[in-house]
Amino acid sequence: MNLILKDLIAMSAAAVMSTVASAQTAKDIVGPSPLVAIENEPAPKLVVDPPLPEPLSRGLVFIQYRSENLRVVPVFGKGALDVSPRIGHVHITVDDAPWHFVDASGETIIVVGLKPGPHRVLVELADPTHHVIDRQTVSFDVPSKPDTP
Ligand SMILES: [Cu+2]
Repeated sequence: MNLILKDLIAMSAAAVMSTVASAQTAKDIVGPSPLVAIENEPAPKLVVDPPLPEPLSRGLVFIQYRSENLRVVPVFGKGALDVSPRIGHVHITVDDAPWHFVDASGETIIVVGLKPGPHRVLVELADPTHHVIDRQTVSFDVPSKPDTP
């Protein structure tokens, strides 16, 4: 009897956990639909991860990022400031260089060919007129003897 009761409790707990796991909606994961304008959209935010460890161990810098309340798309110009939901792109600066490159794909940033040692990558979230809204810097070390694949 006690064994059956324990089994029932375990099954109930599993059912509850399954319900909690499936309670996340598509909106919870991907955010609001880009097809519906948002009034009073919250401020945009940039989230940048440190480089992925495995590629970095081979001397390759793969940096994932995401934006909140701003979709990264290749649309530029003053007219795009009125688009809702908000759109923009990122500027990427390596090691305080006087120049940056622009990415509007929203995909992982890849930098290869850095010499061993400490480096910094600045990621800036910008509006369609290149005005910087948010920024984050990641610092890391490229190993002197990268692991071979
Ligand atoms: Cu720009």
